Amino acid sequence: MHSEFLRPLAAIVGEAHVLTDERDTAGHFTDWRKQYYGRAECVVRPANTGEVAEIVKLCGRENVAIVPQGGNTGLSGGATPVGAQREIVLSLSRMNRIRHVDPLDDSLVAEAGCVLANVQQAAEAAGRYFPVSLAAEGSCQIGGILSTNAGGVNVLRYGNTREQVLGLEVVLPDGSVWDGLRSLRKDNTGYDLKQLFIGAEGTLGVITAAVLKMRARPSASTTAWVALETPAAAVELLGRLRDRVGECVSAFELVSRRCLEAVLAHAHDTQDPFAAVHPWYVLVELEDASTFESLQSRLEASLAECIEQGKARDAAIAASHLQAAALWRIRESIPEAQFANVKHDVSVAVSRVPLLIERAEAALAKAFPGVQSYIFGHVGDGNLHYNVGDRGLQARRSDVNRIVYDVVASLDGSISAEHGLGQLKREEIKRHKQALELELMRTLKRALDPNGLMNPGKVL
Ligand code: FAD
Ligand code: 2HG
Ligand code: ZN
Repeated sequence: MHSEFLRPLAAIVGEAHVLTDERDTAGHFTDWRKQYYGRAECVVRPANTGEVAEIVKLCGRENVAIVPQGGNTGLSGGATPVGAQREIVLSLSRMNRIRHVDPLDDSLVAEAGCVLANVQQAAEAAGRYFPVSLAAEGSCQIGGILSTNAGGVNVLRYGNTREQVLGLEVVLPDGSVWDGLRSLRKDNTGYDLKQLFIGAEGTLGVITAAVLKMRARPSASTTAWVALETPAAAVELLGRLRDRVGECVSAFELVSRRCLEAVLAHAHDTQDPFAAVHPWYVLVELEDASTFESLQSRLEASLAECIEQGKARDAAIAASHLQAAALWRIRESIPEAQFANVKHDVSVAVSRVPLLIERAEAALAKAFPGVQSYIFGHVGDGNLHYNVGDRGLQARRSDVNRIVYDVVASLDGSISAEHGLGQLKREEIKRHKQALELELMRTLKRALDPNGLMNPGKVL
């Protein structure tokens, strides 16, 4: 290690964990979609909270900024260095221990670098369930999902990642360690500090561990692929299902025909669940503590009723786990199948989803005749991934964004439902948040990170 900065860094974590060779760092200096490329002095890989604290103190003394990085699956460029000042990437991957599983408290303590799928498995091994689920779950990490407050496909029933957290351990920008690893279900002792760091995208500190809630493991689940005429039919179907089966609707995902076609062309192990072509689909999943047969017959009856009344065009209910997995494979392949287009991760009130699609499609067609949209997402949460065009449209990205975001604003929606602001929406957010809200955010940032060394160039 030859620089005056890298040598003390290596003294903290060991030389092997300060990466400077381009072959080791390249993957850390760009994002999953390869939309952002940055440079940093190194990638440093601490093994524990004490090492993170020492690194943060050293960076403070040397005026070097820190970019926390988890699984690097984020879709807003939040984990990529911007390179405007001296920076390091702080990879949490080695901090991947489940410290404790407590079936009586119904909670577990996971370090920030635990891969989400491993946390799901740890809960399962204890006979319990950790409900956050998304297509990147084999790579994204607890620190990343907390820092983006990730959504995913089970928000409808269990809430966002924020709702799964009881306590946090955080290294603050001055290097002090906040031990908030409590598993209290009730604690009204002033400000709920953990909420500051959840969704902060690494701009207020480094999350090093979390106490996560576990849930009862559903004994039965059933999955169906339903063909629909319109997005309005999807919203109506959700209401009907809730009337008939109550709170057990755990996923309700919209997929447009164009998304399905992109998947069929991209993922060779997928096939269209229906022989006929339909304009829209939803993937529905129900879970509860009954039996597969009971759940399936309730879903069957509700869907049959909808088809009879002309509210749905067709439905295929998975007869086995394998068939359910094949339906999920279609849904989870969408992000990769339409890799190159202009993305929007937006939300409106659920009832306004049809209006959002109608208005945005009309405005886009006017500005870009013939343009194609790839619309899918968590319609049960009012959250659409409204992705437009192909690689050729990238050069007009800001015009496309403006059209979609103006429609979202006209419907009182949000321009970032689940992926965060990162670098991608840092400028755009200024048009959408109240001046007072932005100033409150800046006040918090200044109070916690007066030297601006935590993930600069992101969020604010
Ligand atoms: P990273 O990408 O490494 O980082 C994300 C942000 O968190 C960055 O700002 C980073 O600086 C910060 N950060 C990371 N770790 C820490 C830490 N320990 N302390 C402080 N800050 C930290 N997102 C959804 O919400 N719902 C989905 O359904 C969904 N599906 C996806 C499907 C695919 C195929 C892909 C590629 C992505 C998907 N995402 C989804 C986006 C992404 O997976 C999530 O944002 C995830 O939460 C990011 O986790 P990560 O560990 O990869 O974080
Ligand atoms: C999903 O729901 C993710 O699959 C990714 O949030 C969304 O690729 C996208 O636009
Ligand atoms: Zn999503």
